[in-house]
Amino acid sequence: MDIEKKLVDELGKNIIEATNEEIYRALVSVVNKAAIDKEERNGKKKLYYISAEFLIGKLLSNNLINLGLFDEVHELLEKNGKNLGDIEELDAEPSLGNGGLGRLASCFLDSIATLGLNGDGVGLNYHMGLFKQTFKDRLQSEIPDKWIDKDTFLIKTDVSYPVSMGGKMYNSVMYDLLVTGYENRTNRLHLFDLETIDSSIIKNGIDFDKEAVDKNLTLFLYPDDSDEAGRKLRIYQQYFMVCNAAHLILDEAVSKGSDLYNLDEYVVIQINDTHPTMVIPELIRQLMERGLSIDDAIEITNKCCAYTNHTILAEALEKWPIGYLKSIVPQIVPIIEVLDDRIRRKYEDESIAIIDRNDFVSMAAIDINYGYSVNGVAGLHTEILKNTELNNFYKIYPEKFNNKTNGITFRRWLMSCNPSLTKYLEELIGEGFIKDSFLLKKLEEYKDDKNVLNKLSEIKMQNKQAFCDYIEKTRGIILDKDTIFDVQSKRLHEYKRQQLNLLWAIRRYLDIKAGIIPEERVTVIFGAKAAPAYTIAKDIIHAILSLMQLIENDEDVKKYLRVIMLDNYNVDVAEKLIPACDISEQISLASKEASGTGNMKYMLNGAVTLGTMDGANVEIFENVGEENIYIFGLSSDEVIAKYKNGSYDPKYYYDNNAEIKRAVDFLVSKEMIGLSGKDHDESLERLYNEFLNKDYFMTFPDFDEYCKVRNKAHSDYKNQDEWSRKCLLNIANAGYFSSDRTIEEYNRDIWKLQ
Ligand code: 7GP
Repeated sequence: MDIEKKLVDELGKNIIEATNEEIYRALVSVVNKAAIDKEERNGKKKLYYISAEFLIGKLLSNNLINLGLFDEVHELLEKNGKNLGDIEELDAEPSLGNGGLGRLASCFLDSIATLGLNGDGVGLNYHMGLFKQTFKDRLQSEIPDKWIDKDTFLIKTDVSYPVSMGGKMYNSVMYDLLVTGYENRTNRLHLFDLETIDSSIIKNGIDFDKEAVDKNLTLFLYPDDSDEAGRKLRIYQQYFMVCNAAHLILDEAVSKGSDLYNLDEYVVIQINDTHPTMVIPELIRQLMERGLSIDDAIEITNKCCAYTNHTILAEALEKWPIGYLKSIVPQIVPIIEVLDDRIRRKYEDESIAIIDRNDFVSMAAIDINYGYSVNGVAGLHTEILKNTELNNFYKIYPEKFNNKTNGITFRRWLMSCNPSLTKYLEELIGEGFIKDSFLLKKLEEYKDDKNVLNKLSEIKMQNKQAFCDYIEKTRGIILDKDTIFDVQSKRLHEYKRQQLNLLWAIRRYLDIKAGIIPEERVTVIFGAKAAPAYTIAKDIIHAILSLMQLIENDEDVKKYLRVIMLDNYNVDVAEKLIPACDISEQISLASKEASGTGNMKYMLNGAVTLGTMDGANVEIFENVGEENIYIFGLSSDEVIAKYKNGSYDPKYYYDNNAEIKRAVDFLVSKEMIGLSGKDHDESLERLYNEFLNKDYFMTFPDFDEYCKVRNKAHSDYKNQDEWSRKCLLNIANAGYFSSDRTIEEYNRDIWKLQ
């Protein structure tokens, strides 16, 4: 393909004369056309991956790489005095996701297309995304993340369906993003929307009138659900998503020749967590509308739907009051009642029923009773689901349960974000690992090769420098690449325990203040958004930002310890941060992190994990061996036992462990409180009390060992050869964590596409 000609045709002028904006727009169009050429209509059976979130990241480079155009375009622009990096700055990151679940969905779409499988994503086109995080007075504040500007990769289609909600009719419109596979086919991500959305209803921050559904339906992902209107809006969103999905699915199947009784030969639906659950009663309803009996409709739907669970936290297992459903989607309520009734008649076990005693509808119960597959996302997580959280279901349906350990796409999380490492790996072991990730193992041959180890450290240093440059340019903060980059980036949640990391940093700060000078200089980096209504999570951010401010203004401490909290952590920032990391903090309370995928990205880019035996950390441990990972903390069994017997008492640790007391007390010290210019700080005080009276995620029992193991990792870092060897072995053993492997397993066990 003559890319130069295409680009010039699109521009209507020479590249050299065009502005970056014009080039960006032309590239979007050239890329979309090239991607469309790789669409395939064949394939009888199709997967529909329905998800409330897709955290896709910027698309330009990724699409160029997957279409095999990256080098050519890069050189062409260079030749004309332009820079692809500058042009990429104009590429807005689609704000359609929140965390791991959404990023996983995006890695999956990449792998599905790369493996040549027939599978599309289905979701919603949020205009303002989750939110954009800014810091003001050391507090998180939220503003709309307006990503849909004139020029994006979105393609407006003429597909539209009527959706009845709350006694009104809404007409949807479907936008598509093309999903390019690496040297393979193109699939699509379908994003449903309304033409009537009106962002002018957003007032201060991200507040808006929650009742104006025609204007607000697809404004934000996860609108605040702390009041009834907010919870109802979530039901509106979810139903809108699945009603459209069901229409699309049935239309496509019929057009390919399905008589609907054989729908399962044409369709498989993967329900990504409970948000899309209403697709089950809705598909049944639409099948009945198309003439099937309820018995047939239920049976067929059952054969088409599979469910993935992403968390064991009870708060995320959605339950909706049946009254809400009656007022918004009365058309599916009788179906839900039939589904419930059948389960109640068949099994005596009340705990697996769909409508509970308080008239709440359990979304997971619909999925598990009426889907044919239930999977967890890492070995340990699936075992916990089977043995505790979902044990009652497991006893009835053991054959439905299976594990699919998460993975990440190497196209984005290695090739695109870390080109120098990719290139070096290609020189050493050939290009095969890009398509067959297990070939990374060949790198092990070099584990004692000093030149290779040096070169790996050198690449890491360059990536650290590049990250420093980026932070200086975008945040005005000057970092020192010659310190250990010790990083924790992920959503802010108490179970992920950013507060444990913070306590270590306070301890280190106090030591330095007391004249105990550490041997290693460390830069602790955090990236995390807190859900707007999650008070304690915001308190933790406030405490981190407060410590950051103290240190930034203290030249004595700053030489040895920095604490940096990055604002608005997203895929774009992650792609710059991850290749620059030395130590990857994966410190959730064992049993609570379903899998984690950041842990895999860091490992693949040659960081060493410091973590608990939780989620996929367990499998990372098994793959790299104990020499190449730092493990601490209570085991998952110990944690589960502690919850069961209710024996945990944070006060006991506080009273008996002087280091814990010292660090926690510091939260409400005059240094910290003083930053507010007042004599008290509600947020810090609340966090202090939370530690003392609750500490629900058991920070204190793990504190001593965490500090010990973390300090050991820092001191091991001094021996650069040994350290680099650990990094090499992490990279070499990351092959298992490719989402290509995960998707092959989904396809083999669940989807069975050709
Ligand atoms: C996350 C889990 O917390 C994480 O451990 C896992 O790696 C990821 O899903 C992908 O499976 N869950 C979410 O992001 C989430 O929102 C609540 O879960 C429904």
